[in-house]
Amino acid sequence: MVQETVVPGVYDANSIQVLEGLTAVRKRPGMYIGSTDARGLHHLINEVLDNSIDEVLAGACTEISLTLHADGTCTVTDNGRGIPVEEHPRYHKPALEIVMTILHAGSKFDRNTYKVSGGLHGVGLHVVNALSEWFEVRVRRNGQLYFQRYERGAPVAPLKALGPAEGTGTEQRFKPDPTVFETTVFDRETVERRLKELSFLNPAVTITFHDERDGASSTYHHAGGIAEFVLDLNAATNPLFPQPIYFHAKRDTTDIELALQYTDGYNDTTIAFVNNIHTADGGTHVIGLRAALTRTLNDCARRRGFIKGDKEGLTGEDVREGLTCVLSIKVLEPQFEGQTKARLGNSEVKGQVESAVNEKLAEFLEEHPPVAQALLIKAVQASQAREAARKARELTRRKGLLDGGGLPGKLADCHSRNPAECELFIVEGDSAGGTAKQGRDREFQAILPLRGKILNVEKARLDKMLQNEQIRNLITAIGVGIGEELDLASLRYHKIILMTDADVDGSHIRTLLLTLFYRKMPALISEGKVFIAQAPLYRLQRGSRIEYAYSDDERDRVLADMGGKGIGIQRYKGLGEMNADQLRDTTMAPGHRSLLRVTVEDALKANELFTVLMGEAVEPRRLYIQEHAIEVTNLDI
Ligand code: 0RA
Repeated sequence: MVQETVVPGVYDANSIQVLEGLTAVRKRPGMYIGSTDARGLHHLINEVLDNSIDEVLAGACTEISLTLHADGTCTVTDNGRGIPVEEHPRYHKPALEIVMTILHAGSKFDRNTYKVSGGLHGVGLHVVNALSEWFEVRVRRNGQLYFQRYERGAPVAPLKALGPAEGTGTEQRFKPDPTVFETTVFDRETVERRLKELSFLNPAVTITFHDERDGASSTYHHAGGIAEFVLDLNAATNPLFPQPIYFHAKRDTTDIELALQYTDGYNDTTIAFVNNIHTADGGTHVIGLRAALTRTLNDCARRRGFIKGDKEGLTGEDVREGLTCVLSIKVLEPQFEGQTKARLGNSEVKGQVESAVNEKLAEFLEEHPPVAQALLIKAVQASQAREAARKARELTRRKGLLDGGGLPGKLADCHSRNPAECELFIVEGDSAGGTAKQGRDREFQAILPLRGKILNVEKARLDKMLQNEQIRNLITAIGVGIGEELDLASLRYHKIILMTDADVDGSHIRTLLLTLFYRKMPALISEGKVFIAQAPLYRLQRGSRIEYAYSDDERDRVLADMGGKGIGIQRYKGLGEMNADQLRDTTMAPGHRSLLRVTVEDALKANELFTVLMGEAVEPRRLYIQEHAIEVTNLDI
């Protein structure tokens, strides 16, 4: 149960307004921060951090520090101008209290920076405050140190001046409310990833991080900005030229920054930000960027004789093969769209980005012929490979493999033709596949067994991929096609469930499958259609009582619960050791099973994992494995 907020003191018109606002936020937190799971929890940190970053954008702040304390609280400190404490003309209270308690406090105390409202970010400090058990603010301003404490969004006492202080700045410390959030434990990796991202996007700031729970700390400062970001993304690859192409331009009030570099790989890694918010689902800015890339590289290719006469030009896919690119734009009134508000909707931005990239990229290529040469050769090769892939695809189509009429013989399909209720289990090996077939509900559960090695798509072009039977079977069964032709409307199952053994081979196959989806059918992941089945590791039996455990911890709990002697423990090494009933009751049947939904929360993390673990370069892979020894003990590569 969410605990009610009690506002002390007199109930004047203002405090009633505050109370109503607080109640609204506490009643429906999801409306403001998306969810109350781990993702929503970390949203609190992002929101608090964004307010300090706004000071950096205003050119008023150079240092930010973030501390995760052992008591579950988080402190963000900045050396900005300090939240104004002067009396707010309309509310007759310190501006700080208005910022902390009312939506869009506004007017005179607004900072003149690019806003992030309209998305999940920029909802305001009052939302974090309302969802915190307590929130303390310390402001250094006007030579004084000011302090105020709030509990569940309401001030416990008026703002107080504690005494003289030097400099200016703000310290925000808060404790997420455990009656609101499903979890209140901050994840260091999630926090550090955001800090690293912000330090690339805002080269003027130095961000320090402390995790007092275990004493870890780190510092983030990247004077090279997004060009350094691109170098970092490409650390495990072979770039075609040493320095990323970089430029900065303005169109109307929109500020546009782009850095890009090509590698000898085949993927397109484009990471785009709007007002420092990662737009994982792209939007008008990315569309503008793509249009300009295609247009400019085609112009350049014709001028340099790479494409002759009326021969067909390079496609978008051709010019993006091997591209690593960071686009960071600032828009006055961004409109974020989509389920997770991760797509930019402003229509005017497409033309602005397109025009800026056309001009600046053409200029750059004109002035750097060797770079132009290198990336045109790459794009022309991609174009030739695309032609070969088209021929291979046509061949498969003629064989009846890709046109739906010819589903793979291996597929044990379900009866239902309503994709929304259908599930596809991708199972490792024919033997487990057989068990799964017996254990399924054939009305809505289909089984596709995979045998032998799956091609590593990280190292293969489309034409080679399509020659691989396992991959063709997968594509045909799923039904959406691949790459630029992806059509989510023809998805045949709304749940695609990977069911592999809990051993080295199993996790290898899982990583390969995730790589395939992430690279070639990204919409499946961003739309939340891919899941990982959780098979039990142990079966414990005492007399007629049978329990399953999905981890070592759970096994120990069950053991303690069953008590004493005479408990039989079976450790499952693979799915094949379960019989059909066991597999159904533990792993497959809705209501009994638990599925993990695969999300690409963070393109950075996935990119790092896939390029480092699956890519060509050997040394970064070795280092990564050393650094992440614990996490990757399961990964056979
Ligand atoms: C409104 C106006 C000004 C600064 C701020 C808010 C401000 C907010 C936060 C939140 C965290 N750190 C912050 N630092 C500043 C401008 C005040 C002025 O012009 O002096």
